[in-house]
Amino acid sequence: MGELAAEKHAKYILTVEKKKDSIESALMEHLRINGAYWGLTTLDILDKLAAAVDQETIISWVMSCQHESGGFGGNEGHDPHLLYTLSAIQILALFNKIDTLDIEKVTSYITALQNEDGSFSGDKWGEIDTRFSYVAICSLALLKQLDKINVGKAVSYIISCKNLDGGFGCTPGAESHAGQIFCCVGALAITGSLHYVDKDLLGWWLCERQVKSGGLNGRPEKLPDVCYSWWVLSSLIMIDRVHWIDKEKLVKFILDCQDKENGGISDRPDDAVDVFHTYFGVAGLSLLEYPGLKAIDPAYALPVDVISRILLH
Ligand code: GRG
Repeated sequence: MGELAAEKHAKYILTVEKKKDSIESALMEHLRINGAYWGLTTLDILDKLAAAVDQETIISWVMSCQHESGGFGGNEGHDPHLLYTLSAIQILALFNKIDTLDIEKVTSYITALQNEDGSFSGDKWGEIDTRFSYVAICSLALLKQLDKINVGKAVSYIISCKNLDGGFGCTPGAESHAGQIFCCVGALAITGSLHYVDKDLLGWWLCERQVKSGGLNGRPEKLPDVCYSWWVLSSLIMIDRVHWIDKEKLVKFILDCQDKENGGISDRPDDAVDVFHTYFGVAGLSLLEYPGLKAIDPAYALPVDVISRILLH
């Protein structure tokens, strides 16, 4: 099955960043800060972050994406959104630079987006989704400001999105999807509320996501995709049911999605690579304890040493 082409993947991440006029860069223009989080976290898991990038330049660009409301946009001059705000905080966390932030200002942007029923809107336009509950809770936990929201109501809203199959959707009654399950289980893990999850029922639904090739899909009857190696596996780990899947077959599937010549990982074997799938492939292998990779925290989606540095101080 071959090995992880770690050097090539690190090189690929750095090349994408330099090719500013490529189609991939153009398509990612509005969510560049998410791309920066995926790329930089990949480099850190590969233990190549410090040597590869200029920390000062990245931090000053991240700060240039901050809006006067305290939230961050996906790029300089773009409107703020919770999704980009978490990526900004995560990037600063990677560099041990959370203290660059005006924590009160960022916190007040996030807390103002909590609604009466405990849910979160993603930005001032009001769309509600359990992704935003996770992003708000993860951001505030990294800033050590979780006590500034109504955690009880936030948890009740997430529980109201639980389905009869044990999974979770975007809003109450919406179909279970592995991405949303990661968000809900992650938020419940961070707030110490995992006792609300039916672990055997959800564990069964999640391990049923493994298909013949060894890859995981995001819901029944769908194609496997490397990114679910993150969404499904991290959830299984958080509920202590990861031994219910065939780990070796999943490692093989992820390694089969590598471009061994030019680096990068794709959604499925022989497709085009991108930074999103490269990150979730490498992060999935880290969860599978692939040799030579730094461990990643399944709830915070950041390396364990970064999380320990923040939460233990
Ligand atoms: C810090 C890791 C991290 C995440 C932040 C944004 C977010 C929180 C989580 C997103 C969770 C999510 C919904 C992931 C799914 C992404 C995805 C591949 C969706 C594709 O959906 P469909 O319906 O594909 O196009 P399927 O696979 O169902 O056919």
